[in-house]
Amino acid sequence: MKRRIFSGIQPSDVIHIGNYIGAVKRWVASQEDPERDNIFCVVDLHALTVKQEPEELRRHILELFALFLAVGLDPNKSTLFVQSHVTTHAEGGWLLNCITPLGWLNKMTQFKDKSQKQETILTGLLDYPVLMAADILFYDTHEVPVGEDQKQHVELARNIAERFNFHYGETFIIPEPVIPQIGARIMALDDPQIKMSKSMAANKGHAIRVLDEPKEIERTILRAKTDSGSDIRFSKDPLKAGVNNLLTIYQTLTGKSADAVEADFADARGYGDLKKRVAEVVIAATDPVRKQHHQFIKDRGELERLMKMGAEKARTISEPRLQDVKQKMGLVL
Ligand code: ATP
Ligand code: LTN
Repeated sequence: MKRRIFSGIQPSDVIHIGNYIGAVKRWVASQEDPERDNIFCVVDLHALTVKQEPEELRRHILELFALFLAVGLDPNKSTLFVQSHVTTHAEGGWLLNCITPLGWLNKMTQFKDKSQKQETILTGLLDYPVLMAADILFYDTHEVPVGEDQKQHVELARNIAERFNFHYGETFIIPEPVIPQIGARIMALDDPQIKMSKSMAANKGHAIRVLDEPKEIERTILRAKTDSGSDIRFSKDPLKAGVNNLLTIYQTLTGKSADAVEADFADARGYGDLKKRVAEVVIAATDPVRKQHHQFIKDRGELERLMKMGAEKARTISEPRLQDVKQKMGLVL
C-alpha cells in the first residue's frame, strides 16, 4: 500500500522562503515518489484563527492555490484542495474536540507565542491543533512533512489518535512528523534569533517572499543582519546565527553538502560577497515560480475548476473515515 502524505499551509500571506524550504519544496519532491499518495491543502480555516480582512483572505487563498501550481505541484499527481471546501475538517475537528483534554492544548508553545501578540485571543487559536489533527487523521495519513515549529502539533494529533483508538477501537493511523534535517527552521533576516514567519512578513527586511521581485530579494538579503566578523562557516554560536542562516538557505537551495558550501565561499571577501551569492541562488530558485504564478493567477476559472476537482478527490478519501468515526461515537447515521 502507498504511504499517504498530508500537509497544509495557511493563506495568511504570500509564502516566504522558510515555508518554501521547510515545506513546499519538499512536497514537490514527494509528489515524484511513486510509493506516495500526496495530499496538500490550503488551510483557510486555520488562517481564520487570527483576524483577517475578508477580501484579503480571499485573495491569499487564490494566490496560494496558484502558488501550489507554480512550484510544480500537479493536480493530476497530488490532491490539491482548499480546506473549507471539504466539510470533513470542521465536522471532524468538532468530534475530536470532544475527546481532547483542554490541558493538552494549554501546553502548545505556538498558542503561547501567538496569543501574546493578539489583543483578543479567539477560541479558534487555542483549538487550532485539533483542527490540524482532523486534517491529518481523517485522511489516514502516515507522514506529515512540516517545519520544526509544527512537530508539537503533529505529536498532539498522534495523542488524539491513540486516545480515540483506545476508547473506540482501532480507527486512526498514528501519523509521523517528517522534519527536514536541514532548513527546518529558517530564521528571520532582520533578527536571526526568531523564526521567519508569514505573519511578520509585512515588516521590511523580515522575510523573502517567494513572489518578490529579484531587486527586492537582493535588497533584503544585502540588509540581512549578520555579525561584525568575517568568517563564513556553519556555526551554532548564537552570535553567528545570521551567517549560519544565510548558509543554510544557500545549502538547501543548491542541494550541496556543508563542506561544499563552505568551500564555495573560501574565496569570498567578507559578508558582502556571501550575501550577493545567496541572493543569486534565491533569485534563481524563485524567479521561475514568480513567472509561472503570474500565468496561473490570471485564469480564475481554471483555478476554481482545479479547486473543485481537488475537493472532490479529498471528499472521497475522508468521508468514509468521518462516517466510521461518527458511527463509533454513537451518532445515528
Ligand atoms: P504564520 O506566521 O501565519 O503562522 P508561518 O510562516 O509559520 O505562518 P505556516 O503556514 O504556519 O507558516 O506554515 C507552513 C509550513 O511552513 C509548515 O510546514 C511550517 O512548519 C513551515 N515553516 C514555517 N516557517 C518556517 C521557517 N521559518 N523555516 C522552515 N519552515 C517553516
Ligand atoms: N498548522 C500548520 C498548517 C497545517 C498543517 C495541517 C500542516 C494545518 N493543517 C495538517 C500539516 C498537516 C502550520 O504550518 N502552521
